[in-house]
Amino acid sequence: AERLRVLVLYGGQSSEHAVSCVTAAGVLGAADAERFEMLPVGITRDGQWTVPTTDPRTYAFSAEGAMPEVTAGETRVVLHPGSAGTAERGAQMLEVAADGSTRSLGHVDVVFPLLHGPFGEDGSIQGLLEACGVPYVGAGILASAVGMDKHFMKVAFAAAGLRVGDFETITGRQWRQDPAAAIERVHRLNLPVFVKPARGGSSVGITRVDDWSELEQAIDQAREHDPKLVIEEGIDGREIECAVLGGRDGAAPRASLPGEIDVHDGGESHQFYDFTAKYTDGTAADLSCPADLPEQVLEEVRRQAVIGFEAVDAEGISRVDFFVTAEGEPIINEINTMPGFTPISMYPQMWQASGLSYPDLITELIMLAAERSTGLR
Ligand code: G1L
Repeated sequence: AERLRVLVLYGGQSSEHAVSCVTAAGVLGAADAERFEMLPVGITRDGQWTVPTTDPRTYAFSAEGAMPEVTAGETRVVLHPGSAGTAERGAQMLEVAADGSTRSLGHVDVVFPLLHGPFGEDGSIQGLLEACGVPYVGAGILASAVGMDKHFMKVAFAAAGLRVGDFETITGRQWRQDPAAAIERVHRLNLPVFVKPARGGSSVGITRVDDWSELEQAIDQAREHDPKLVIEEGIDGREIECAVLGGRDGAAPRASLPGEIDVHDGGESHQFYDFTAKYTDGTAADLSCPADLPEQVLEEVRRQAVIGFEAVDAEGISRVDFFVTAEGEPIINEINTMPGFTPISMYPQMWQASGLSYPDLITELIMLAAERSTGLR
């Protein structure tokens, strides 16, 4: 059989550029070469699509803290929406030289978009790929955008009957017009609260507020990243996560065994394990999977993870994060439609513990995307 040609898009204009490069190295290194012809295309920090000049499978974080980065080549890559709107799926890829001459890089069957943030995770790349008529791995436009917005994801969860923590939002206009009224609304919540930029996948701009005197500074801090804010009441609970994978052939989404990060530095709720710990060795933050919880609590987390996945209309892949209270009740915290996806990241590790290896997970994701072209979507 012909191998599927899979375009792996990585790098890009977000703060997660280097993480994306390292993730691409993982995916390119583990994909089943007998079934897939992997075609790496890097996006530079200023948005130029390029064929890499060095082997992207060598991207790694070093102990010295060096960050991999896509560098601009002599040529540019363009995706041609030749077959959009026709029964034929997939796109043509072209390489454009500095003098404007072009060379075909051939047909693309599926795109694996390892991109995050504006121009990536917010649904804009997904929109580009829809318009090009090429199937892609993961969430579509709507779920990507909702998964990027901590406010709308809570609205969707609550509408699906899931328990969410109490929160307030402050829009840019509300803050400009009447900051006192916004602060008064926030004071309704119980301390501690977490002040977060509403959009933006990583932990930047987030402040824990233990005393109301710290609130305005936390708001200013978050507003440097996004004019719209979400202020969440702190939840007393263990942080439990669940990996959800789309079902093949129209079947229901599948939930992994739920996992728990064992935080070594005091175990403070809502605290993030730091960047280097997360990506350099995978030992600083250990995962317990399955989490040490009663069987029926694990089952309930899995059930709610699938409801959360469907509530935002996710496809293919999502990590769904919960707090589980001392009484064993899950409170959904957020969905990540583009979770960490290196071989040592939570999402692949939870599937590994559930019996699905990283290479097989990549195969499932690509085949799920390819299925979409057959009208099962
Ligand atoms: F394409 C998938 F599978 F949907 C996908 C896309 C992006 C899975 C995981 C990610 N993750 C990321 O883009 C990142 C935020 C970890 C940077 Cl690479």
